[in-house]
Amino acid sequence: MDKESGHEPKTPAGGWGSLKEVSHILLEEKVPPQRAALLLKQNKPDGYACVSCAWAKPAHPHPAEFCESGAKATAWEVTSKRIDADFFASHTVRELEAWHDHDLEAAGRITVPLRYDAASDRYLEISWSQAFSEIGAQLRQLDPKSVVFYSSGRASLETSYMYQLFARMYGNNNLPDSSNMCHESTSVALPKSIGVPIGTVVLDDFEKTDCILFFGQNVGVNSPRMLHQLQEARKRGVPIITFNPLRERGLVSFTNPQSPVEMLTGSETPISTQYHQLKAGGDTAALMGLCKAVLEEDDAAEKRGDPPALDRAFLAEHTHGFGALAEKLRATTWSEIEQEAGLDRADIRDAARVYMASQAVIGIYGMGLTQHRNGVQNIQMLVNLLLMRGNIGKPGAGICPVRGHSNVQGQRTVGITEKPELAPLDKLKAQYGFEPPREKGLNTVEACEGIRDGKIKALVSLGGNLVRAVPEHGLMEAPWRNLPLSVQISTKLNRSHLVHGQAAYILPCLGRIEIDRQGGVEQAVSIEDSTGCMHGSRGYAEPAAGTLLSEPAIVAGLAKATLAPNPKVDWDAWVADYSRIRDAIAETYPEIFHDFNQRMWTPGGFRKPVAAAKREWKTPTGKANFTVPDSLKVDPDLPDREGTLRLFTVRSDGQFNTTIYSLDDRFRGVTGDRMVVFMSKADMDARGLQDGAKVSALTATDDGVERRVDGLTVMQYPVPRGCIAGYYPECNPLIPLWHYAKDSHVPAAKSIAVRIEAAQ
Ligand SMILES: Nc1nc2c(c(=O)[nH]1)N[C@H]1C(S)=C(S)[C@@H](COP(=O)(O)OP(=O)(O)OC[C@H]3O[C@@H](n4cnc5c(=O)[nH]c(N)nc54)[C@H](O)[C@@H]3O)O[C@H]1N2
Ligand SMILES: Nc1nc2c(c(=O)[nH]1)N[C@H]1C(S)=C(S)[C@@H](COP(=O)(O)OP(=O)(O)OC[C@H]3O[C@@H](n4cnc5c(=O)[nH]c(N)nc54)[C@H](O)[C@@H]3O)O[C@H]1N2
Ligand SMILES: [Mo]
Repeated sequence: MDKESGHEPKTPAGGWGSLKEVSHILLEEKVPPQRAALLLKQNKPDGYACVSCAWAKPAHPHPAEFCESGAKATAWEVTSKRIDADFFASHTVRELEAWHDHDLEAAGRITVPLRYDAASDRYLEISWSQAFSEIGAQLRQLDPKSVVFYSSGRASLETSYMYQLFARMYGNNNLPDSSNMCHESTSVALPKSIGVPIGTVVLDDFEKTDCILFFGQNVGVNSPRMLHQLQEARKRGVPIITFNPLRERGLVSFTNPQSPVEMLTGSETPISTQYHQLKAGGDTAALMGLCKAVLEEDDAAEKRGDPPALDRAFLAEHTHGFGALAEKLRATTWSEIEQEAGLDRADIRDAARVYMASQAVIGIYGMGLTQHRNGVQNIQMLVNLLLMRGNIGKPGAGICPVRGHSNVQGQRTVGITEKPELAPLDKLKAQYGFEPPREKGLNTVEACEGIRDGKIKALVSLGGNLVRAVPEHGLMEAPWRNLPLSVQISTKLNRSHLVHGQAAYILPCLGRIEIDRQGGVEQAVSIEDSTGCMHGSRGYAEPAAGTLLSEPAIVAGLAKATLAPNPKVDWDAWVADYSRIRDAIAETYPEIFHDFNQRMWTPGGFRKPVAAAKREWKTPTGKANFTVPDSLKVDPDLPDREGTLRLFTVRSDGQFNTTIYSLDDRFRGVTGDRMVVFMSKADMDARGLQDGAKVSALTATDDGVERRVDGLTVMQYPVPRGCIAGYYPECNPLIPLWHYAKDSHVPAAKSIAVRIEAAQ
């Protein structure tokens, strides 16, 4: 370990380490060579859309258009390991609760529908028809307002459309999804600022940009295919300026594992040209600093008689509210900015100089901006900075939220939302002849509150591992077990199957990589990527078991067993031929999905209309709106106090959300343990802690509830003073359920005030 930089490794992202990881997981999951060849079909125009992240899929893919993370996700799904009814004969649920998250999923693919049997504390096999009819009978007994239909963001456009229709015909808008914990801050911030809920950038813009700003996204792990675009941009000399409390390997340097020359010569491309390790939650302040530096330069240029630093023509024609922001910028002092951002003004000015020297700038961001009390404001500040120089709606420029799950953006596009105003309810009414519910539904935090308070009686989950992904899951587990009914549509065993309702069902489904045959005909599905492009996806692997049903078939089975027949919705016809589901989607959303069945195989996808990308502003003012931040402080509700540290939770290289592939994080020098906290030498010294010390973390709140995680090991790491990092989901017991982003309700997982106690 280095005295100064602690455990921080120095190797580039990609490279041989990446190939080693891929071969390791293929071996672990016993994926035979002919199945591993599937990887060549990943993200190809006639192939399957990767089940890992949502990054854009190019029209002209590389021969191997997959990355280490995508290969891991594929190996995890096409594993040779299986869970059948015998598995549960050998293990009670109580016993499985003691298993590590990794071991639960590593047991393999679930192959048969299961129902919990309280007498033996086991899941027992049940037939599909019995499962559907029992669940349907229970749902019919319940008040629709007391039922929640959660979805994780992996299910296809086809499944998602059927699922939202099922929920609405049943009688609620209780359609929370994983984006409620993720990019909901984007979905709230961007419509107010620029009139669209998604990013404005496409892959092509990366070829035209001359500067990239990177806030709070760990590209090397969470969207590694984007490293190709970044590497190509760097080779053209494009500066990349990063703001992140951790020096993430993929943002420091990259060796392309698909380039034989780079691999053999060990050459690496430095990625970030400036790296600013700001304090967690310091982004609003840092962005205020950047905007202030631009404004100051504009004033100075005017005095000198030089061209302005602001794009005045753009401001006049396209924007609203710059005056109020400028006033706030002038009233905000540099010392306030430095204090909150944890950066020096000289460094912020350096970044601003590069920004001002560029004509087409892309602003990229991830969970480092969204998962804060001020998550919405953080994003609006990034938009403010871009707007000041007209960097939205022109080639090579724009805002680029990096979405999480592979179809999380698409689920919203086809109606999965708890907000009735965002769903085409009148259209659904006309198309299917029913009265859709108009009352606002529950988002994820509200669904948790409902479960905690006993108001929710049934939880249906389309994928995901909700109890593990949510805040304070330690406290949530007890009320979760009181749910009268839980139904999980899943591929693998996880904690949410063990912390189950009184009646509990597991409905195992095909994954997207598998061939989905209906009536002997192979079906395809579709997804939307992070840049608003829709892609067809065809499975190539033989299903894990003949007993599995597809997700559309399961949703149809549940709907038919629950709802009164409706002559306008032929669930069976949809399942028999998915092109009919796409026709129905096209009828509901003609502007986006016209000629869906023909266009879904367009190389690079077909893009949905994004008005802001054409400088059309669908906001109440008819312009792009500047917004003025309320506060530069990270968190008025859970403030730093004497002796507290700001914990931010992150993902490792060995996980996909709650799916833990391995206990290692090679990019952060961790092996075999996820119960660690990364701490600066200064904070360790202040507490008399040595590297390797055992500690507990306790949330610093006054609400009378003790939230703690024990058994953590301190790792010395170059984190800004006052901040520590830990892993999601292990640290989730520390996040109060009320600690979420204003307006978007995204749990504020990137800033939790904690105290650290040495273990006795
Ligand atoms: N392999 C893999 N791929 C994934 C996932 C996965 O778990 N594994 N998950 C998928 C999902 S659902 C999502 S949403 C995305 C998530 O992808 P990311 O958005 O990258 O999410 P995180 O790993 O949570 O970390 C975000 C980054 O923000 C930094 N950060 C933390 N706090 C702050 C802050 O206050 N300010 C700034 N500027 N930075 C901060 C962290 O150091 C980290 O580098 O990835 C998707 N892709
Ligand atoms: N502290 C903290 N908490 C967080 C976050 C954080 O950064 N920090 N991130 C948040 C974010 S961004 C997200 S998106 C959520 C994620 O929350 P979820 O989306 O609920 O969780 P996942 O871990 O992605 O779900 C994994 C499970 O999905 C099932 N699955 C996998 N593939 C399929 C499939 O093809 N079909 C079906 N039906 N099921 C499948 C498997 O059974 C697997 O066990 O967590 C959130 N929680
Ligand atoms: Mo996410």
